[in-house]
Amino acid sequence: MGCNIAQKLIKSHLVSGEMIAGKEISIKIDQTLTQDATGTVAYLQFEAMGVDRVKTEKSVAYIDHNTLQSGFENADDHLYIQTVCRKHGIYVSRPGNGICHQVHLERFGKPGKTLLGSDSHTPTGGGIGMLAIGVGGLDVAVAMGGGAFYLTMPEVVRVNLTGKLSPMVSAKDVILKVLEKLSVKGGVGKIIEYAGEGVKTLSVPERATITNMGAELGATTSVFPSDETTRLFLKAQNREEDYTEILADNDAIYDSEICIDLSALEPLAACPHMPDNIKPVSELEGMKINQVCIGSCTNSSYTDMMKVAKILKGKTINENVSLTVSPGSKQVFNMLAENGALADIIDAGARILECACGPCIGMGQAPSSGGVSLRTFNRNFEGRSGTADAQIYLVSPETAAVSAITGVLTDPRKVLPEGVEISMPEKFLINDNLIISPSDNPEKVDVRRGPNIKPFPVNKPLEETVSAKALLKVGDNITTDHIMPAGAKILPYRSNIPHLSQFCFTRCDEKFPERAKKWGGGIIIGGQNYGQGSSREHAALVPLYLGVKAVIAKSFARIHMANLINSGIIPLVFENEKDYDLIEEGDELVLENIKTCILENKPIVLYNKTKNVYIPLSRTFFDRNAEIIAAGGLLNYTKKQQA
Ligand code: MIC
Ligand code: SF4
Repeated sequence: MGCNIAQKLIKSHLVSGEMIAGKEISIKIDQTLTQDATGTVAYLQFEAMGVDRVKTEKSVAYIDHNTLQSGFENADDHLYIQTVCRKHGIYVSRPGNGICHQVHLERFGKPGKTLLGSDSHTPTGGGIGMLAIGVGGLDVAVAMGGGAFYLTMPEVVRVNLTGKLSPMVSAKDVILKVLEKLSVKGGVGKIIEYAGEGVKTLSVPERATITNMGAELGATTSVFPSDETTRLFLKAQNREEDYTEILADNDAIYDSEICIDLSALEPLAACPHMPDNIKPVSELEGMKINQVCIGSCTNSSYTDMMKVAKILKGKTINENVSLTVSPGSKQVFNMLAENGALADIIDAGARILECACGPCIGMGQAPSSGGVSLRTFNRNFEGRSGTADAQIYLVSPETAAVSAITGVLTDPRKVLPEGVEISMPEKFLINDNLIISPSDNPEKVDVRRGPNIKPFPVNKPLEETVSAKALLKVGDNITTDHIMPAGAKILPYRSNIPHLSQFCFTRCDEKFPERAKKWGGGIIIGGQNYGQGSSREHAALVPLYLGVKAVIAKSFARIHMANLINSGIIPLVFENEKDYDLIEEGDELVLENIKTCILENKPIVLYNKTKNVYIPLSRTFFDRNAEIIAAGGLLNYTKKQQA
């Protein structure tokens, strides 16, 4: 029986377990990446593990999120990252070099390799045939130390692409279509593998847009074949030697299949406030807009920016629209400057931002009250833009640029039916002068720690029985942006958990932090797909700091569940979903003999003392995870193993 690409990549890295969907496996990690918002804590954890030098083939620390420096905090954190990385064998991509996923694709990613990144959009690397997975910082720290990465063997979904995109229809519209079909929880426990005749018609940046936003499906990762298109891309990056062909076998078997005819696609938009709330642009046409933001790790490649420049050339943006453009990397930015396209963008009236995450993570450019913002980004969660009542629509660069000129949401096919032709460069401009190599004399490197860097919380071993109040009850699809908001005001405190705790869950309930402190912690009750979105481990570390002992939900998103386990917080699911209704905020809850129950995989019953009802729960994690929770989290567990 032949193998699909996902199976080939896993097989060649398998350390333990059987490749049967749903079983626990572990794999060897070749490369890691971190960014600055998750990186500080990841490196503090790495230091706590006491490993001198990273054991991976390549580890890179990017500084791309916290680039708005309105106080000393971010600059101090950057200095910490730079010095700790030089000491321990990690490359540093300095601020100004670009967004982690874009730069990694351009300069470091290699087909056939595994990549673990402390950012949920790490699967961008799947665009060149990598097995690239987003995780919390502690998992990256363990991988840097040479530890295997444990995961549930995913099912593999084949997305059969046929036909070819029509003019002004974009890779973004492909992934929005997949989101419409599968929803924000449809990818949980799955790898999305692209196949079929249509693959050949898509360039590497287009493939990367699709795998990037596969994160919004909740998928473990997404992957494309590594083929002639990949070879030419790597050759143009002066790294042809990094190319390996990776194709699925002709007789490969998949767990399921969906079909997308690229020729039949039209421009789409993800409407407020979820990436799977998809409508055709043609249905929404004429809606007045206030802001257009082009960039983010989803759509900031050279070809995306060139399309935008061509559309804007000789035009002026509408007087009621503010347009921002942030190229994905220094390479992209520099090429636009050299070929004059940047002048066309500036000339049209765009506000040029540095090549970083920027408005995507609420680092400036919050829209006006109730403002409508079209963004080429990947997430439109309520409040993420920095304005609570803003209406964010996710669209392609083509739709965004055309609409910036007209001032209303516009189907780009109507304005430019013939499309804009951009060819892939034969040679990209290569200059890695913002990459700092690890030091040859690590003993001489002094790690700089500013006053913003506070110790991170570490849990205690689990007690036999947990008694606590239901601290908060939330609905379905709660994101980590709800649990631990980001944005310009909060992000500078990613290495200061006590300060961050004041903002925990405040998007759901302003009184949460105060109540958590007053009640001495408690248990969170959640709906479906609890913890979707970002990989931020702060969404577990901060609740841990506030005394959260368990989360009981209808279902969990993969990365967040792993982060809870790594922090020693017990994630449990309702055996009968309707039992969710039997718990109210403030109820006294008891998890009798929970330690033994999870360790021995015995039936788990929650006693709601206030309502006098018993609620059956189950554990959806493995024995090893139970041991991690019992030990009080992954760091304690690892130390115990080492001892
Ligand atoms: C995001 O897009 O939400 C982020 C910011 O990149 C996060 C990581 C973080 O919270 O630092 C992600 O996607 O994992
Ligand atoms: Fe940065 Fe936005 Fe990409 Fe997250 S999704 S890595 S914030 S650009």
